[in-house]
Amino acid sequence: MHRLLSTAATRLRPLTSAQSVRTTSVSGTHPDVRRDGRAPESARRQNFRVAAEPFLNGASSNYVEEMYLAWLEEPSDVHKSWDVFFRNAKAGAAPGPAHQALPPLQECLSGRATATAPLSAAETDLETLVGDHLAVHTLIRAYQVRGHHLAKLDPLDISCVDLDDAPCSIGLNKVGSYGLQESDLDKVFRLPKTTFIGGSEDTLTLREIVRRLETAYCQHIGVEFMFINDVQQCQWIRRRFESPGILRFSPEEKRTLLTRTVQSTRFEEFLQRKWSSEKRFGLEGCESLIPALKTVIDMSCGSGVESVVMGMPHRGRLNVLANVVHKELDQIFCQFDPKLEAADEGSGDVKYHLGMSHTRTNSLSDKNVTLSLVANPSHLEAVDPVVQGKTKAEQFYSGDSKGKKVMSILIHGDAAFAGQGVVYETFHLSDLPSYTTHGTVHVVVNNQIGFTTDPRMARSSAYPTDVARVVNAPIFHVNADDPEAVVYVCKVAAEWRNTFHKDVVVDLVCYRRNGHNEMDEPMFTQPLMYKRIKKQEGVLKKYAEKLISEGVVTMQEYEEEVAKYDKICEEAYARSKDEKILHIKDWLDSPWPDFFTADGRPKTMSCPPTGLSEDQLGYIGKVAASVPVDDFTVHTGLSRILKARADMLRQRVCDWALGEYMALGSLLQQGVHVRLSGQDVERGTFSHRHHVLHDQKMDKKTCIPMNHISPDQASYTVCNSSLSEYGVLGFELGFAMASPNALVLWEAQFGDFHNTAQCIIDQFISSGQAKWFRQNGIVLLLPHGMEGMGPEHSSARPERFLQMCNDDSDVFPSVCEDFAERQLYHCNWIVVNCSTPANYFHILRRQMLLPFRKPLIVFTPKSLLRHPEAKSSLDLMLPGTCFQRVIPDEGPPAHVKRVIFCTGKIYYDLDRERKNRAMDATVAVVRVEQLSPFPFDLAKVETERYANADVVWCQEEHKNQGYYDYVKPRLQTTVGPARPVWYAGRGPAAAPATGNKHTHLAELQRLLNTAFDLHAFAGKDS
Ligand SMILES: Cc1ncc(C[n+]2csc(CCOP(=O)(O)OP(=O)(O)O)c2C)c(N)n1
Ligand SMILES: [Mg+2]
Repeated sequence: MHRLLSTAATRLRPLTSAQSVRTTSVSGTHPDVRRDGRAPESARRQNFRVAAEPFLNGASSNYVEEMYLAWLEEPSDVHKSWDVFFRNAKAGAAPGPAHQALPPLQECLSGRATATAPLSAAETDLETLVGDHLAVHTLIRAYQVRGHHLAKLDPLDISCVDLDDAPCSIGLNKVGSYGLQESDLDKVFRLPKTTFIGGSEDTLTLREIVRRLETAYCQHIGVEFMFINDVQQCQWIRRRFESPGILRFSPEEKRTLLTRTVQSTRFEEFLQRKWSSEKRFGLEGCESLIPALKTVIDMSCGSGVESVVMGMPHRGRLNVLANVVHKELDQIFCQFDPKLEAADEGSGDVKYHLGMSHTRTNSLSDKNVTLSLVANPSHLEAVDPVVQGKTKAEQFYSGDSKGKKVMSILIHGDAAFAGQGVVYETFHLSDLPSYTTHGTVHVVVNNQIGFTTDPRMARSSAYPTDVARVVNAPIFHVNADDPEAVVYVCKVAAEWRNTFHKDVVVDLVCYRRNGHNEMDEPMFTQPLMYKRIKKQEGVLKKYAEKLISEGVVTMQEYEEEVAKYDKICEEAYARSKDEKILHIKDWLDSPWPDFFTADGRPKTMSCPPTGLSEDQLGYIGKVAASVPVDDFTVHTGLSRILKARADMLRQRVCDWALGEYMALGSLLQQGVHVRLSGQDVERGTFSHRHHVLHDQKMDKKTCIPMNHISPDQASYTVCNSSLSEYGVLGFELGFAMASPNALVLWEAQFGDFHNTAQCIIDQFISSGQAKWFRQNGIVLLLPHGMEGMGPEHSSARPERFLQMCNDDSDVFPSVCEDFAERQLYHCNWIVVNCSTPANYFHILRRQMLLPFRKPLIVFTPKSLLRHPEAKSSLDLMLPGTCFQRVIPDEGPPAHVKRVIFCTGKIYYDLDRERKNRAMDATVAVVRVEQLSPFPFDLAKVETERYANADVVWCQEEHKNQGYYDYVKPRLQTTVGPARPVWYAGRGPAAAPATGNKHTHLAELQRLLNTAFDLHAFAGKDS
């Protein structure tokens, strides 16, 4: 081949010109190429002039661009005529003169590879030669880009994937589309470096090129990767799928694969035999999932992974528990017994939602590996961010900063993967420094149906996996009826994850043999598909026949393998009948062994004091007021804030931010890891926090003073999150799940935004312990308060959190020793609205000092952050002080005619109004700081203190919102039926607040008037 052509061919890259420029820059060998991956202006101008050359036409300009880029990298790599041409052009030669005649053809041909066909007359034309090679190059690229369109991915061969066939001009009879002719099929072409189909050969006939490309891209594996804008990664994938002979398996590997398929298939068959009318969301039609997951785990363990955190939906979950996580079969089977009694408190959950954690020896690597399957609700994909958070936490605690020891696997259904937005949110966490788990292997059980809905009605994208393209994850589609192809792509996926530490997707294209569950009739809605499925032979049978015909196993060996597994199931079934009691704690996905006693109880029921010494408060306060590194320029506005903190310390008071600082800082000193995550939390939405200082002179130079408290402190992570609530809250919940020894806080930008994460709140936070017997100490900080800012930023919807509390409004509890802690122990979550920085300080510390973990919901202030009255004396934070569930009125009770109970910011309005009206002696204002569990004991003390006073609940929220519906019945239970509980507040409304400032103030004044009108309720029914 002409040396020029040969060089050109090797230089040809299947990239856009922009990508080519970036590729070139990587080598950095030419002064015209910048480190930042962009061609310098001069180079781009050069291209422009080159394009203006009269001898070039549109077709060849791509080629010339390649030449030019090759020349930029290494001038001697291109033919000297091009070298001269580019030098002249660079020196400023006008279009035309830059070109010099090429050397004679004879000379050109001296480097040509041997061709089986003699040179045609056309080939003597350089342009034809160039054109033909470009055509072959384009053809190769077409397979790489679109080969998956033609891959035989669907075991049923009724593919629903809506791909446009028109641009898919690949195949022997389509070479004409590239300007090649049938007569070119036996010509030899040099292969570009962007393909590995040649193996050790660097030239092939066109016929062989097409054949090998079809083998690589159009059989049972369809590879989508050409959108990845990293050449090294594309090359890596091409090598793994194009190299000849990649799908060769040793007999031993085949036998292992057969065994795993036997286990997967016979497990479902066993369940079907024993419990034919029970829902189990069987895996039939995608039995390859089990060998697929086991391959990913084997490969990853081989690369050093010690812990795999998994999340998955209903389909095949029992099978995964049995055959991947290795939960004892009898423990699974006994779940089908309706007479099984629950030993643990809580509601429990259906068997196909429970989690599990298990450490075992990986047979391939002979190393211990912990596999955990995270419990999940029915809500599809909700577990995704939770798995990522747990994985991140495990990586953090094991010092695995690169994700080499701990990894996650997420399993998805095709309809859910495409339809659920949290999938997208989770993908967008995958490369963020404080959220990355360094690559997740996603496996989609793509049975081409979602309950009764066809893909064409379930998504607008061609594949269910297209969402993964946003993070440039390669997507390996594979026909799940070809177990070897499945195992191969899983090997590559695991290797990809462990090489590049980025996400990857395996799309198991399969079918669902039964209805959505075992009770469901699929023929109602998919008659033709199910006629086809009825004829479909199972994968196990097909694979066994294949191996028998290959002589890898005999029929007898196969039958023995099946009998062996059936026997294991039968024996486990016999044992399962002895199980009378279900211990949900045996199904824990995140055990905290050292935190509890052996039987899973708290080690004590009391909480140590939460106050701190004056010295400690002063010391942490100083850190909060300082810039603890040299040579760091902070913004002058921030300097003022830091100085104000120092002034507060001198006056022995703290505001909200300083109280928070002291709580978090002291926990860090005690060795508790603290992680604060959410949108803009580093500075704080209201610019009050400033936990990350930014140097004003050097970009990206930051300082986190909280990490400079003491050398042996725990580390503090404060991280601005992506603009997501569902994904990020799920992530933090997962992080908090991994260990009880961390304070994990998620802050909503405004409290009302929490409702886009409602699923995490409802399905995990409020009910997680009851369903799955696992505790979680996550803290939600929800800015809340009616500040005249309109309906959208006013309410964190306290009514919703309170409605989900499990304490009984009608029963006055018996008050005993450690009442407060016992009440906390039995609640599903704690809901507070602190009115002082000191109380906020105590509640954060109490959260970690309690001997058990409960989610904590904190309604946090906005205007109170800077309210001069909303400051606390350090006296309220000293040893002996603690969180005040109720803050009583300080005045004498003797003349009090009305006791107003309230919570949060309205206290300051009430206090001001009381002063203005000089009613301190007649009206007492009591703050309920812990709303739930309701402090019945203290409420009783306060109502009895003012035995002859009206009892009023006052709130700024509308009557159908806020706390009223929760508090009123509890106060009523406290005072008994004879004493009315009155309401002073806004009337019911649809929106949380008015958009009009004037109306807002008028409403506020009206409710204050009612609160202080001692005759307001005379003659009324409560
Ligand atoms: C968020 C959510 N919406 C709806 C449902 C009800 N639902 C349960 S399974 C299912 C179909 C799921 O289809 P797919 O993701 O393809 O999984 P498959 O059952 O086919 O394995 C639906 C709609 C659910 N569980 N979660
Ligand atoms: Mg499906």
